[in-house]
Amino acid sequence: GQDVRLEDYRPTDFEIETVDLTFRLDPAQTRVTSRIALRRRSGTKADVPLVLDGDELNLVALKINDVAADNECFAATPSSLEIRDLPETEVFTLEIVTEIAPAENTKLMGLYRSNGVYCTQCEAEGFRRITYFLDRPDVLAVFTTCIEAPTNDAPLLLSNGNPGETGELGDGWHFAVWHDPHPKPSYLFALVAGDLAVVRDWFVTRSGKPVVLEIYVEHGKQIRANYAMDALKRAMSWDEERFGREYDLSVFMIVAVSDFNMGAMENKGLNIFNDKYVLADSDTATDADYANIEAIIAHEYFHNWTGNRITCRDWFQLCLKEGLTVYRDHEFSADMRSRPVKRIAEVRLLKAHQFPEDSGPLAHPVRPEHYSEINNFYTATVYEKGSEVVRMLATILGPTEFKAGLDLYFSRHDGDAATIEDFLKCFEDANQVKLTQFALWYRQAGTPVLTVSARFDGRARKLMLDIEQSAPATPGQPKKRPMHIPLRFGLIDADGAEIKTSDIEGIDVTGDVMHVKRRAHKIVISKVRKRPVISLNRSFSAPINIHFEQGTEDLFHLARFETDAYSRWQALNELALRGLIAATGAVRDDTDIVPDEALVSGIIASLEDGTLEPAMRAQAVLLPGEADIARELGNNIDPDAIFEARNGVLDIVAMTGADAFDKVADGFTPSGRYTPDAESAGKRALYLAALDYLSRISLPADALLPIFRSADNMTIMAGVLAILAHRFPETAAAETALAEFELRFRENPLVIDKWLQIQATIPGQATLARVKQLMGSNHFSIENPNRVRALIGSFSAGNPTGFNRADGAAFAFLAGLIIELDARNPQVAARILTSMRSWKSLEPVRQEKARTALVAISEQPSLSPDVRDITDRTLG
Ligand code: B3K
Ligand code: ZN
Repeated sequence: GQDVRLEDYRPTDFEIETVDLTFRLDPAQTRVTSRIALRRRSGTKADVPLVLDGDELNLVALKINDVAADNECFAATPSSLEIRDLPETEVFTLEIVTEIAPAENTKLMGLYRSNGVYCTQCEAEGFRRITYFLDRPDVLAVFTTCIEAPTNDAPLLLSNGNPGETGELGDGWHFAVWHDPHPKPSYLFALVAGDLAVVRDWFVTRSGKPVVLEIYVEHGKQIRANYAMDALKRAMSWDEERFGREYDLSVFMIVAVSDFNMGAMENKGLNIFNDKYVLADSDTATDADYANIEAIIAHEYFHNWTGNRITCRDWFQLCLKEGLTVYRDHEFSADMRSRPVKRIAEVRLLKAHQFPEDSGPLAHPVRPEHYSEINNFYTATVYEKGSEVVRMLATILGPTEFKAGLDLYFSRHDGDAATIEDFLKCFEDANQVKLTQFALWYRQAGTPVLTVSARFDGRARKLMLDIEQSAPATPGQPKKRPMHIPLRFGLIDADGAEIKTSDIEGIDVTGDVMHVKRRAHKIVISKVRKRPVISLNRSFSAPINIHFEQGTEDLFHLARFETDAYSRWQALNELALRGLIAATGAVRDDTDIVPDEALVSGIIASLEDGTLEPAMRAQAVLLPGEADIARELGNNIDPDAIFEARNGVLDIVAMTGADAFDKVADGFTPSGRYTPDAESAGKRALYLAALDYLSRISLPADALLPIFRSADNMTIMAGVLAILAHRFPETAAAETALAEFELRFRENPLVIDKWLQIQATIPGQATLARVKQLMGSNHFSIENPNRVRALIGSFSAGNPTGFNRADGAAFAFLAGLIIELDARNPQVAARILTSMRSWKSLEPVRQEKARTALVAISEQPSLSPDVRDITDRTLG
């Protein structure tokens, strides 16, 4: 790809008003006839040619106003169709016939086959693999689609919108017409044809309109779609209540397919999903699977307003729909489940994925300003940081003001292809405020840092806070301007009570939010009688790093008394992280690991605290992972030392808390029928956390095996299997459990993915050999993205000691695999390769091996634009 720049945006010279598509489906030779009605924009000169996008296309015929076009007046290549000598009228039609081969489409973009089902993926630029078109999000047209196929092969024919005429065509063929009255960009087009089963339900909108709900799955899997259906109905009513958004067609369809490059896709009225995020029952899905299904079903449904009704002007505005929709799905899950537990999960994820992205060679702003391959920008920064930016907007404005701005956005821009500026303007206009400085969150990459110091003057009864903000340099952005950071805070007194503060100078404060806007603030809080303990960034109000030399006693105080449940966890987690960093130092200096006794007893106290919900107790004992420690260390990382240090600390916690862990394991042993609700899931999480600790002391592999065997749901079964495989690798018990699991689920690829993932994440050197051997097993296929992610993705992104082997063998392995995969599916290859993004923070020996592997990829002559882009930027 060549560099595309935001500043070069220009509207098209032509508009497309209607599109009439006819698909004559055939695996090897599908004929697509596209009739498009074009309108020359006022101001477009008569001699301006029309250039349509294509990708690996083959033009069969072209008519202009129903007359076959002269060869001299157009030029067709696989990637474009340029038409000169257009009719001089303002409006004219084109009929374009192309031929494509869905069965040979291994990129899974455009029209392809998955398990014998025809399906499409058009975002971002897949529609141009179907027909020549103005394939960009600011060209909105009304689509009518006619699908023709052999009735036996494809009894089911679906596209966007409302169903129209259907009928027989002779020779065993039939057809169906679909009409979507809502103008939409081509990236929201979808088609599905095949033999699938359906689960049907219905929903009546707030204003009384009935909607048929349909989920299509492979035959025999209908039962496993019930949870997704339930989540869909809950999402539909929640969006009405919380955001006043109603559905707008008479049918809403979801299709589950097994070959999909990402999670799901919000095509108008016809969402297409990776089946991993639709199918669930207690025997095959874990609690985490249920939570993901609920969130993703909601996310795609919410896109109907934030994405489809209001779409993006260009792909630089991707966060306009993604950040906002992630924010909406986070809020939905928080309402359906436990808000503080959900917040902890969000922050863990943000720190695990977005923070490293933002501090490495792939860092980019929430709204990037240039790209060479847009598919590489569906990132944690655009999605997760994009959501945090919307959350900050809500925090800064307040709930009523935020809602007013959003309502204005929905009314003002319905039917538009909008920009971030349009979005922010609605909040400005609705509330008479300026968001000029806030807008920097969209433009400046890198995680901001607040450096804080505090001093209490007891005689003057004043608390002095010095806050300075900075942001690290990122690619293309050496210097940053100060941003508007909403910092929620609280002061807690010695008895654990919240101190009310009203007398604050040096910073704007609204409610419990300090508005950090300058590079430096000298803050004086008066009328504070006793030295308070300061709690900063409550509920993680801003996605930042804070450097604050807060004493451990103060952190313990917060871990006990903070009124904000999230912040209690944050304090304990910060203490644990400090302990783990110290332990890593000890391992590297070859001295003993001696974690703070207060830390150990604090963790155990949270474990035993019956006033907390079980999910929260589980979060308290889930200490920061190896990757969290690595991120905190920042450079010269030795993953083996981190692993050893973390184990050392966990062993001590397990020994000290042995009785408590025993009690929890007994008290929370699952009994009764499985239900996927958050409360029951929290109990299972706590039970598994206790088993994990006990496996370090009193629960050997042979005792875990019967627990594994008697598990009656996948959460416990996969959880215990992971403990066995990770804590007791290569023991007879672990291998037996793995073999039994494989035997039982060998016909269910989604469950086998868990088996692949558990093995790919066994810590240590030996796992590379296992991964290679599993690649050769008949459970693995390089053609299926879920298999590749489960085995290779988990190994490279989720196994620090195994992947970062000091001899570099795993890097070399990954390089070879990326090259092979790139030839088939560039998007998935590029995504997997991002697991090397933090290579520069490794210690020198590993760093050099990583560089060698990246260079080996880079030297390949025919890399896809996707992998070329990631390789070049990663090497830096
Ligand atoms: N919008 C899609 C992602 C498309 C990715 C294209 N490479 C799913 C989502 O975010 O809802
Ligand atoms: Zn989305």
